[in-house]
Amino acid sequence: ALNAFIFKYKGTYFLKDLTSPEFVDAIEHMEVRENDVFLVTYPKSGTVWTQQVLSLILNEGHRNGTENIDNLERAPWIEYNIRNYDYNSRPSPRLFSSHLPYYLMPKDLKFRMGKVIYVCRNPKDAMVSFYHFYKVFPKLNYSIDWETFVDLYMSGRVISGSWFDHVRGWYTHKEDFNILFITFEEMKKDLRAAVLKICKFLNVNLDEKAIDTVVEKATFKNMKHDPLANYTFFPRDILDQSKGDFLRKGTVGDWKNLLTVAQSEKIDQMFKENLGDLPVRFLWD
Ligand code: PPS
Repeated sequence: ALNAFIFKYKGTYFLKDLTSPEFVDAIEHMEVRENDVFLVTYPKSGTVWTQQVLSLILNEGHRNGTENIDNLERAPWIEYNIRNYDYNSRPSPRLFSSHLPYYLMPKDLKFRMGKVIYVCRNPKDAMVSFYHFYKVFPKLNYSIDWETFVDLYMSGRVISGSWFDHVRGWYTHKEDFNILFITFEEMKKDLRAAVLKICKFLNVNLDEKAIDTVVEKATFKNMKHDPLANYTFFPRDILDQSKGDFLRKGTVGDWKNLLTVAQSEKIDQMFKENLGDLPVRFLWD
């Protein structure tokens, strides 16, 4: 019954009510502009945080005007067009979000048009955050228990499929894209350095003061109270925040409170098997 809310298509899983196979197929032909920015993540890896960072950077810390619109409008999901935006009529530079695997992205991107920022988070922390998300997402299931979720997550039967496939896919196809990899953990460790890294990648020159503004407006504490950034603007049928906040803890290592030793070791083993041959290292150890 759990997976009555999601459907499998082309090797991954989508939310039933919010998209369709036809819609996903059409993305392939989406026209990409040279200055488009695509923020891509596996779910619960820092998407909304990076939406905030990117929209602040592209708008000089808001001086250029996005202070009145919420994160979803600033960086809509390409595969979940929740508000039926006409993407083609959006002014440049366009910012989009996506949880898609590399092979379902607009084909233009493969010719290195547009830029991709891929944010990655420790699979254990993403797992814990995802579990809490299932509880506030009425379209999924309120009452899922941890054991059931662990089972679904480890076998990749959750929205966007397996963390390991997602990360491996993007990493091993990075030559096809104009892409910057960044981690939740490095943003957490030094947000200012992460902002500078993103600015450099986007060829955006901000003065010190604008950088300060971006960093300040993107801290967990400020976002938590920013009604345009904290996702409280979602209607209750999409996010029921009487069951918990979307901006929940925003920490590194919360997995230690929930995963058993056996579950943690299983993820370590899966990491080794799926990504062990790649020079990918994260900050979480
Ligand atoms: S989603 O549903 O896929 O778009 O979720 P996503 O935004 O990728 O991930 C949600 C987690 O990111 C945390 N978050 C932050 N952490 C630190 N600082 C800031 N500013 C911030 N904004 C969002 C959010 O709290 C979720 O993590 P958890 O661990 O559940 O708190």
